[in-house]
Amino acid sequence: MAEECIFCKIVAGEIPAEKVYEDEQVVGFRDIKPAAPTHLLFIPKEHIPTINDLTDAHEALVGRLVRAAQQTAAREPLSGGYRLVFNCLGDAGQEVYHIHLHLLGGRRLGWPPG
Ligand code: DGP
Repeated sequence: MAEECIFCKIVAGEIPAEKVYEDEQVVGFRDIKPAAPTHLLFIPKEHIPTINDLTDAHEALVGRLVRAAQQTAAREPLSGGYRLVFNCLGDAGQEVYHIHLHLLGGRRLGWPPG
């Protein structure tokens, strides 16, 4: 756990979050600033600051994040589809330096993103 990391605090239960998923490696919860009718975040319990910090040892964990998102999507009103996004570093708009997979849906999403 990284001391000042807001997402580590959510994993530890020190900051409340509306959780939608949890297993031994991953937590999923609703984004506090939703950009779509459904906006969820899936994070590893391990503190990994950016996608650039991933190693071979994290391959299964990244798969788990995607599967957690897929499994949760099936329980949301997302029959029209949804988008999964990792923002990496400032140009992509990364604000929280603990990797997180965004799941966005519930409306028609524009492409390319702004
Ligand atoms: P990004 O820009 O990719 O780093 O996205 C960070 C997201 O995290 C952003 O959509 C807002 C969300 N967020 C930030 N702080 C909190 C929090 O304390 N609780 C929850 N639920 N979401 C948060």
